[in-house]
Amino acid sequence: MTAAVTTEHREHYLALVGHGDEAAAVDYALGLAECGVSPRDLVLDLIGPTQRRIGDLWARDEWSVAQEHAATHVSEQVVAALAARHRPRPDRGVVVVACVDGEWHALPARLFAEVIRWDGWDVRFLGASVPGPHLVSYLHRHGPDVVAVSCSVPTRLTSAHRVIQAVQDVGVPVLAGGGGFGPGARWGTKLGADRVAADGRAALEVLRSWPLRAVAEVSPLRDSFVSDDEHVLVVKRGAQLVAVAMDRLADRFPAVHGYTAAQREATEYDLGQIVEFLCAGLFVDDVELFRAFVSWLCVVLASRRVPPETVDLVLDVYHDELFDFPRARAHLVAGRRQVPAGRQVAA
Ligand code: B12
Repeated sequence: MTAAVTTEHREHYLALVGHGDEAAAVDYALGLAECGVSPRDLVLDLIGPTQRRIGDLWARDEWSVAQEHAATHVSEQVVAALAARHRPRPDRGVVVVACVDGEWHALPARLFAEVIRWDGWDVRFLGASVPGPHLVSYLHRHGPDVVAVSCSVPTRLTSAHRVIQAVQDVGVPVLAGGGGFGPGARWGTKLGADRVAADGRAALEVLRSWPLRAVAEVSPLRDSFVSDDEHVLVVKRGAQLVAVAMDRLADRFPAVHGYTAAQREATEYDLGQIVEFLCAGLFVDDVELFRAFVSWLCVVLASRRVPPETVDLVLDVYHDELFDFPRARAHLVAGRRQVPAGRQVAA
């Protein structure tokens, strides 16, 4: 008998992880499995959506970082318990699953890893932030059929590009996935991955229809999209951009002068993150990346009572400073259009 995950299940599970109640959450998930819900559906329809919901609760400042960490830890234990209970004998190829360098979202990769393991793949899960050279030496030893690279934040796309190249250069094909590769994982295709999949279910189909022992195909898109070096130059200007924006913020909001060291550091981090997302958008040459980031940032800041005017001002500073970077200015203009009541500026 099979059963499906319902909204009530998700609400109950959210309450359990929200209380950090590891034992109850594990028992609950194992109980649902005993009632006929497949472990795959528990991962994809219970744990995954709950984790996304947790992300939204954090973004809206309804949950603290500590509460998110505790809940994520519980979900990791639940996945581990399900994985320990359900261990099919592998009857397909070997897949190495790794997060790209600097990518600390190991749980999305783990969810994907368990889902394909239950489909018969022999999975080697390497976890968070795997440095490219170490991944390559691992491949030499273990000779997998496919490397699955996971990226959850677009600021790690330059790492993803390097990893995809390094893996393909030793002849192993790459499957790319995770939210950092954008809608439909389209930036994975742009970076030259052999295959991409938008989510765990789509990945099952992609892997099943992929001939084993395929050789990496170097996509013509792999390097052709890097039309100029604007992203590199903007990365180099990052610290200066942040410093100028800090000064302009202090001129506009005198309270900034009285910030504690910690407040100043946090603001500089946020300003730096704007530059990082801008660079990621320039790297894949897609304004949608920065546009989506600015929308998200406005939600995060509004929930913390930071006026959208602040974002507008910072984007304006970057726009002025980057006067000789036409692509960066186009991304900044597109971003500014996402700011509620942001000024509508010409490129
Ligand atoms: C938990 C969490 C963390 C934890 C991660 C711990 C861990 N063990 O994983 C920690 C604290 C490390 C973290 C850090 C950060 N996080 Co975080 N995090 C989350 C959160 C709440 C849940 C992650 C999760 O468990 N996802 C599980 C499921 C939901 O992910 P999923 O993508 O659907 O996974 C599926 C597919 O993507 C696919 N898949 C995954 N990998 C692969 C690989 C292949 C090959 C394939 C085919 C498919 C595939 O399969 C999965 C199953 O279907 C998310 C919210 C969210 N929406 O994901 C934010 C989120 C991803 N984080 C976010 C941010 C901003 C950050 C930080 C920058 C915060 C900060 N200021 O420091 C840092 C970045 C760290 C870094 N460089 O990696 C943002 C990203 C926003 C954006 N614009 O991109 C999110 C969306 C939160 C939010 N709502 O704003 N985070």
